[in-house]
Amino acid sequence: MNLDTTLYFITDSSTVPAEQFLPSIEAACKGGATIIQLREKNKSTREYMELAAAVHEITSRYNVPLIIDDRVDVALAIGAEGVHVGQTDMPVATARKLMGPGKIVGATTKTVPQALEAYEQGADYCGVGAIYPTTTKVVTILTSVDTLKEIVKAVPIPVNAIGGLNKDNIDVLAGSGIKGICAVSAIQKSADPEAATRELKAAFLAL
Ligand code: TZP
Ligand code: MG
Repeated sequence: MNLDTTLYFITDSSTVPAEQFLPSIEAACKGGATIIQLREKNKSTREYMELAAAVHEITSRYNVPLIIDDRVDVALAIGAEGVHVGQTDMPVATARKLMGPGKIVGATTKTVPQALEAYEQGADYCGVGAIYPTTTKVVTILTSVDTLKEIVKAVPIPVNAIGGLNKDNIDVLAGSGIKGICAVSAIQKSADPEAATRELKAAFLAL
């Protein structure tokens, strides 16, 4: 398993015209995304699978691991590199058992106890947020940078920040110990997702 969460792009196909979606994935790969999550909330299982297979064809060419949000069955069916589960999804332990030891399992955690539980159940990384209010459709609450730092100290796995992050507001994350940042809008809603990815990654690496 090769895991580099430095620049974690989470897709949102609902915000771009259909014909721009796959090109935006390739652009993010070219711009240096180190890991990509396909996040679909309104697709049938068949549609999710077909889209995931098309996305995987692209990410595989760039050696970028593809993570499927919520759905272990879809991840396994298309041979994705991993799955991401939230607090109301399948428990990490079950996802790990089904995915096997060689795949990536990520978890959304908003507190130290949630992060410890995810780690103990076999998570490879934790996503923590929302750091800022987000325009992406998601049920979430804000997580303070102090809590983020406590989570980083509590678990030995990579922790990523998420939520409303862009190249101009990530300075608050300096010194937090996070391994990377997750972003949807900053890349997906950009007119130039390749440049947006490159700039966001450079801004994080410069922290
Ligand atoms: N979980 C917490 S915030 C969020 C998720 C999936 C959405 C982040 O999207 P954006 O557009 O980067 O704020
Ligand atoms: Mg979920």
